Amino acid sequence: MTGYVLLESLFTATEVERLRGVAEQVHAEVVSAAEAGETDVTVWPDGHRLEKVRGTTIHWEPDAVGKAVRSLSPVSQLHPALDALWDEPRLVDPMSTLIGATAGRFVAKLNFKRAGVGSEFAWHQDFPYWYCCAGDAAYDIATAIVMLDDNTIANGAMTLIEGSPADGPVRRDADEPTGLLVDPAAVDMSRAVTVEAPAGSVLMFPGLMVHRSAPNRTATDRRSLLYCFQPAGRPELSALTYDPERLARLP
Ligand SMILES: O=C(O)CCC(=O)C(=O)O
Repeated sequence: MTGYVLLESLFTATEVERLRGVAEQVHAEVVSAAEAGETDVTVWPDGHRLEKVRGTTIHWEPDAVGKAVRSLSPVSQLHPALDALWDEPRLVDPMSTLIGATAGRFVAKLNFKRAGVGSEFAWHQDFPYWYCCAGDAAYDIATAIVMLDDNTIANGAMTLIEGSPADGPVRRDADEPTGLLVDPAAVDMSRAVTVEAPAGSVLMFPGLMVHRSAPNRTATDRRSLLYCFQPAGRPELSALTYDPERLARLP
């Protein structure tokens, strides 16, 4: 049991080209609003800078020379083509199978691993992030990553620990300031698999999947849409409050 599903080339080249255009349009609109100063800035304990603007949060690349966006979340409300993906049967049907219920919205994110500056996502499970907001409902949340560019080892394709969802919440790194990342010593590298796939492919996994991705050292961007689904009818992430004290209940 790998714990993940890879649907290669689920979206056509034409569909992917359109989604790339939408992603860049949304990026440009949000960044220009940020440059116009319409924001509310938070600096996380790890030094990462988050800026709220136009109903989304820009997570800036921590070390890029010049400013580069690492992610925008939530994002699907910013363009009808992104909103439509919540009802796309090619996503909803397999996600419903994965979570064992009709899949509804939790949150959608747009990740940019820009050429040369896209940084690492360290070992983590999405689960603690969701647990701080949704409590035990976080066990039922799973993510579908729509790859907008080819994913290769060189541009920081995702590495997953096969079967890790069955192990439950994994010990977190006590020396890491956010308290959200997995202790690298607790990662069973013998089960690591890096998922290379062409643009238009979709990778689905539950929130308990242990995963990371490496920096993008290539000359081209690697962009992804991440749609996090949960059983339909539950509150979306935007309606919940982040309570870091919940972390004390996790390993
Ligand atoms: O896009 C990636 O490479 C990693 C994404 C990820 O792990 C996340 O956003 O939680």
